[in-house]
Amino acid sequence: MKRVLSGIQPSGQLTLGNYIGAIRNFVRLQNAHECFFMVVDMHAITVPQEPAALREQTEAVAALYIASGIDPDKAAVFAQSHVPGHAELGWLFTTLAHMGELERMTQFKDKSAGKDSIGAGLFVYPVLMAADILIYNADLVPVGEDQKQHLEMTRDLAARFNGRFGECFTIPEPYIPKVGARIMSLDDASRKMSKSNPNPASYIAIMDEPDMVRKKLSRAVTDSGRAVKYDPANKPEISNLMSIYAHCADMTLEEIESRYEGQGYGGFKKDLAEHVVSVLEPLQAKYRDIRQSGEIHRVLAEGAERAEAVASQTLRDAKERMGFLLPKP
Ligand code: ATP
Ligand code: LTN
Repeated sequence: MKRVLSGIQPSGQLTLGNYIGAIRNFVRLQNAHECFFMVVDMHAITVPQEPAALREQTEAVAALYIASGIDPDKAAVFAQSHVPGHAELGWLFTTLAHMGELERMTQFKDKSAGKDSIGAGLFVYPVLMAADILIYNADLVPVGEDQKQHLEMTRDLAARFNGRFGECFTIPEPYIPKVGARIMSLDDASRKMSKSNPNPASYIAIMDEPDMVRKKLSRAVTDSGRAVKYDPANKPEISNLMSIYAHCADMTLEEIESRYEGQGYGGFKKDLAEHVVSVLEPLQAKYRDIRQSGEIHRVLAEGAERAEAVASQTLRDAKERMGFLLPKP
């Protein structure tokens, strides 16, 4: 059985972008693969986080995984910081990573742009991500388009380690959706929808109330034309809304085009909002039940135990190959 691993940062309210680009594929993959789904709390602190908010969001992301359909009996659901091997292997990899390759990472460039003081953690972020993936020898990593470059670097680091110290790590493959790999902001279709955007009108949060969803979508920026046509180069805003529609209504882009032929944007946006609400409402109800039950702590503890069993072995193997003197049992 192939192994799958992915993670989401508890750095804000999860968005429809996270759901379509990542979580939906987590749910699909869990039936035929051995899966590990983390809440990457140690990545979240690469930008400042309020301690109480970090704790709350960590629980919230784990609960949203379950509410979205991840079955903790199938997939290990855990917090990255509960498995200390991630940080340790991350350190080993910082000694193999090059400054130049880290400087080329577009997520680093975007998140550091215009800041006077840039944390070193933000810079080495992709090295910790490589450790997250390689410590489980994952074959497949379901992510959105924005993480492709980090995956490339992960593959390079694995190959570099294997070349120098002998075959230790599986070279992972990204698993990126064909449509919806990059859901864009509602106010600016040149930027990806992001949970850490300070403008809440730019994203649909998974937990947004139905009326909020309707309001945000009715105000989503569109061009001055009328044609509901998928043309990302010339009509990026309506194409983005069509990708969301396709996912939430389970329709193809062609079916959507023909349904709205000659009708303008008004009705399309209204229907879109109802499709989004119909996806989010049951998920939100499930989320509330899970949070109330308090069962998330048990899920995270069991997930960490399963993850730790795999991680500690890989770490030991990597350390031995690098020449660390291992303690005698
Ligand atoms: P932040 O704004 O804090 O950087 P984010 O919203 O970009 O967060 P991440 O935690 O970095 O979210 O991403 C979690 C997963 O969701 C990743 O696999 C990422 O590729 C995917 N993802 C994030 N935003 C989008 C988007 N707009 N469209 C598709 N996939 C996305
Ligand atoms: N870098 C990712 C989050 C992340 C991740 C991972 C994704 C951290 N570790 C391991 C997949 C596998 C992000 O910013 N979305």
